[in-house]
Amino acid sequence: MPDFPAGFRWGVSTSAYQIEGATTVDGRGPSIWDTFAHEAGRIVDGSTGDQACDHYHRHAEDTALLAGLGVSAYRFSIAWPRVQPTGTGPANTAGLDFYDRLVDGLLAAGIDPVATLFHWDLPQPLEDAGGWLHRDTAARFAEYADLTATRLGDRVKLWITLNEPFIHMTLGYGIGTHAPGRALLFDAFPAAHHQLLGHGLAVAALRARTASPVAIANNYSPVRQVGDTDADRAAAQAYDALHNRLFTDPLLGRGYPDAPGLDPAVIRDGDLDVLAAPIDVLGVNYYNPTGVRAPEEGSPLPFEMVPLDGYPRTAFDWPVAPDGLRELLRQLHHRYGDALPPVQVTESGCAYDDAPDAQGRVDDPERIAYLDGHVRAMREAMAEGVPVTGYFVWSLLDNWEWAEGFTKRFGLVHVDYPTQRRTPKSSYAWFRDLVRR
Ligand code: IFM
Repeated sequence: MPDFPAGFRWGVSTSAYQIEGATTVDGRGPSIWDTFAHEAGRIVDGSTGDQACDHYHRHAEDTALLAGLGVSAYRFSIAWPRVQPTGTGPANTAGLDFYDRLVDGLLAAGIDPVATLFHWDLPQPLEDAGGWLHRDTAARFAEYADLTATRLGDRVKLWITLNEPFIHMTLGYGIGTHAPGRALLFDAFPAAHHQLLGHGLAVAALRARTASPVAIANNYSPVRQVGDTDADRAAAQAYDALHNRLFTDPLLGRGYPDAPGLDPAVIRDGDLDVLAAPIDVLGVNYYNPTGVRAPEEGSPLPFEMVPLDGYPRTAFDWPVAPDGLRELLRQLHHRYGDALPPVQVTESGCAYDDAPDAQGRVDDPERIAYLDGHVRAMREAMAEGVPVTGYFVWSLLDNWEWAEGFTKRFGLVHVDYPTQRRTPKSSYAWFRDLVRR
């Protein structure tokens, strides 16, 4: 493995609803994921995040696992419904106390707390009022950011406003396979604009309370055009605009790209200035590239996504393509030039069907190969001049994978859900050794 610059940030990521459990304690209100997961047929194994990894009660054990890993940073998310059980009003002190304990435990272990404010668990009362389709949710988000930073702003080392607003818009409001389960197709654009407006307003709120850097974590998927007709080219461009540019161009001062579904009527005077509030870091979540070609005649979509041949595949059936990470980082650099802030890869990882062997060990050579390939690809992009300053593995723990429930394991640490026993996998030792070196 090549060398990395001193001070490069190595970390792991998780999110609140996927690991915390304890969904009804200490005044936490319901989120859209509590509602959605409890509806019949939404989650493949019928599970919910009610208990998840019980991290709420086991955070000290999990912090010890982080310390053993030797990472310099831990990216977690804060559950908005713990801080504001109904999405508005004063802070719920008991909810913030939990994050206070977590942050202090991390700092005592020499680990930088990196906090994401929104990883999809919107308070249910806000969804009842229209969710992210409703402009007012953006203002509510800024209030929540203010309350959270008032309590934790002196200790969190990097703030991330939103996680993957593209996925939240597309799966949550576009096709409905994620909470809140709306299927509006291209009428979901208000959920994009209002998330980004919330991001911009939250950046201002955070700046007023903390000197720590501020970021957003977007997910990107480099487009592999399949076919060579003009229609294939147009399809690839449309997909790229939707997935890779819609949530980044306006933040870096370019305004919105010409993306399918974009509705100018939703954008008010002055909004683009709010969206373009400078950020200190761009969080990049990368899993795989996407094959795209022209749609069949009569398709409601301006593109068709097609499987990419020739790659190994994860348990999610996602292609393992480390070269896609290098391509993506170069593309961001090329596309945004000097406007691109330092990048941190805020999620990178893979699901495999890991299980303990007869001795209780969990060997996951595919994950080691996956991470090794992606870290090398990122390093190559850095050598070519892309300003990358951190890399976070998704995820510390096996956890509750949204609509896939407990069926997909992404962790460096295996979790036996009935007993909550944690077993570091061989990838945990591999990553620890990499970080040490
Ligand atoms: O588990 C998710 C995470 O919540 C967001 N990014 C992708 C991960 C794997 O699907």
